[in-house]
Amino acid sequence: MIHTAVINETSHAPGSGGTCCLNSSNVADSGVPRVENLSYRDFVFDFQRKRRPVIITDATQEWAARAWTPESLKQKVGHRQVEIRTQSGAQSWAFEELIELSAASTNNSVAPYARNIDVRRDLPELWPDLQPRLKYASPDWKSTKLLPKDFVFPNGLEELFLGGQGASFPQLHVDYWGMDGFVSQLYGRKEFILIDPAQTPFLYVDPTDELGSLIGDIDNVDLQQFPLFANVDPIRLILQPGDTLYNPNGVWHTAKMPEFSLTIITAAWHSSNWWKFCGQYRHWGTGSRFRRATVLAWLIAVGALLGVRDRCSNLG
Ligand SMILES: O=C(O)CCC(=O)C(=O)O
Ligand SMILES: [Fe+2]
Repeated sequence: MIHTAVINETSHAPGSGGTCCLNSSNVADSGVPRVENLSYRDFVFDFQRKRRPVIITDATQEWAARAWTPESLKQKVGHRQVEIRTQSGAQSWAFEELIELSAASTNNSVAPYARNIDVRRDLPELWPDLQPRLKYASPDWKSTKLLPKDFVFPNGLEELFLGGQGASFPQLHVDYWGMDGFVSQLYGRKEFILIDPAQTPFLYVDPTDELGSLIGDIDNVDLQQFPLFANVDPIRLILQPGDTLYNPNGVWHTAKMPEFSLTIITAAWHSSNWWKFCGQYRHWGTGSRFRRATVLAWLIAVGALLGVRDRCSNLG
């Protein structure tokens, strides 16, 4: 139960007029609450443990990043070279060029989506603007000193997403490594689409990737090819600047941009998703069988220890 937080139900975004079959419940209430002044404890009990999405409207209040604009970023870090992720691998770009392309992007001529930019590595001048770390994403078990530094991928991962009108995430997916994501919208609006894990049988999971769906643009699904998709009831949210969406691991999702948009996603691991992380390591970890089994046993022990620590200090 929420005690002190202020809650409003979020409305679904209006349908974007695609050719697919999004049914009428998409314009009803989404059931994803918008909350402010949410205590850490209420967050853990009402959302994190229940694996339930929520939009927190004041989580990034202290971030200097709330004042970012395309111009200020160009001035501060335009000279940087950044790595963006694409379906065909990583690409290196001049950051200034990405900003200019996104600013000029239109639905008819869409700029490349500059996504998953590792802020601390590629844009270090911006790192202080993202402090303090979101309290709901702390403590981050993945960053514990009980694991080697940057084990599997960077600790304290915060990624920047820069897109223009018409840009979209390429695929409906579930996040890797069991991570929970905090999607902090900083500039412009972003449409975020969530699909309940219970609807997985209708999503045509990629046979080569259990975390990916064969569905690309959910507004242009070929129902001859993917007839079961007609049963899917996506939750469509419009994230406003200042909103932070808690996206618990396991929820299918994707995103679309109606305009120039800047987003930071903070990755987090804690008592409710650590076992998923362990499961993913078991599947994707590298090295000999012996090494993987040893590391897995260590990860399980670390999880048990941190679970006791957090319970004793009332953190989860
Ligand atoms: O484009 C977005 O905001 C979604 C990003 C996302 O879901 C991801 O990187 O896993
Ligand atoms: Fe994701």
